Amino acid sequence: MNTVGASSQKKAAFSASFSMMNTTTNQLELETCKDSTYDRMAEVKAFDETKLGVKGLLDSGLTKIPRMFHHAKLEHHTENKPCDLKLSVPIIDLKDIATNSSLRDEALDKIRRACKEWGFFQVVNHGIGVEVLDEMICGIRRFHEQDAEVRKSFYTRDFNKKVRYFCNGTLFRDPAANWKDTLAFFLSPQPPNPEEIPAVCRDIVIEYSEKVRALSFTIFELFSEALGLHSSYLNELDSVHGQFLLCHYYPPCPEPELTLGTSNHTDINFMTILLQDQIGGLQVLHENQWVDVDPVRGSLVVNIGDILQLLTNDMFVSVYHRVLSKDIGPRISVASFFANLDPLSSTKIIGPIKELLSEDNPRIYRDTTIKDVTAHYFEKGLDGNSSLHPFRL
Ligand SMILES: O=C(O)CCC(=O)C(=O)O
Repeated sequence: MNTVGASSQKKAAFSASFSMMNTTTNQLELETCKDSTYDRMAEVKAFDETKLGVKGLLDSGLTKIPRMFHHAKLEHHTENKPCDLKLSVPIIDLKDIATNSSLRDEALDKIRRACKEWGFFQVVNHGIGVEVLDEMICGIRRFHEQDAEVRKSFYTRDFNKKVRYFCNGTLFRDPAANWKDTLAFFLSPQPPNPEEIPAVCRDIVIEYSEKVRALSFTIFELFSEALGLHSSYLNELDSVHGQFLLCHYYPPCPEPELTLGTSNHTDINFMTILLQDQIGGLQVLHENQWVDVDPVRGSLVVNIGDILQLLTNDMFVSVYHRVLSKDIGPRISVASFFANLDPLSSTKIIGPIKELLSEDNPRIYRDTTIKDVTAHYFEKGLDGNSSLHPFRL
């Protein structure tokens, strides 16, 4: 693990244009006094043109974070409760649920409650070996820490590419940038050629993504049963069968109190399965307070996305979550998103599942399409608002 300033950071050759735009906190104070002429877009553009992300900034030896990463009105605090009162995301054990019906019923009960009350839970004994999880974290770290010129060659915002390295997907739209870089893989329905996957992580990305896809089938089965539907209900929906991976690298941050690793947001999909290392920082908004999702070795974090909230008519909820920046790191996480968001195949009408509606549970959402929900989500960027608002009746 590195601590900011502790390691002898290599001073990477960095774009001179960016250095000039690199507005520090002190400069910010001066500018504020002068009634600022700060040109955010120019700073963002110069930064993006370096194609080296936040890791590149850190390698350049910076000790103050550029102003484009400053978040307004940051509330980092979580309530300081004594340990025995501390809330924690439910942990659900999947051991033997395929063969033991009482264990399965117990797990279904916990899943139903977790999806309704938290929108988040952690799973253990899910069938993916800890050595696969560890190697996936290592593979992603290898990508982000390899030679800058090789890394740079993957940097793109071209939506036609199935393998993309970038810093903040909605960088040009968001009010503040997040302190992280991302390697993304758009795997299903149309996977990339294996040669497109960076060599340093190719084998493990292929292995992990297949295993996590198999796990998604199991969890969708459990979700269907927990909702009182036929066990294959969700797996029979075409729109579930898309998979993309966001492999995040959160470098240690010299001024963590000024920024975030990931802004407050909900996910636009059916479900996310997240692998995180042991650094921590992920928080979920529960009963109006931020609760840490403490890393549990060998576990995976599961959360409900906006589309499943809409389909279940709020029986399952998609909740806000975020990642705090830290002065230690890097933190590595791999989020596997399940939904087919392909604009060509996402025009089918979706709405609350009829079997779930009743007099006591009248529909909350109008019919729409995944395409429309997705378009709204990306248009608004990571602004902290739910993408479902316009679709509520
Ligand atoms: O890095 C994490 O723990 C969470 C990432 C996340 O929320 C996302 O990719 O949407």
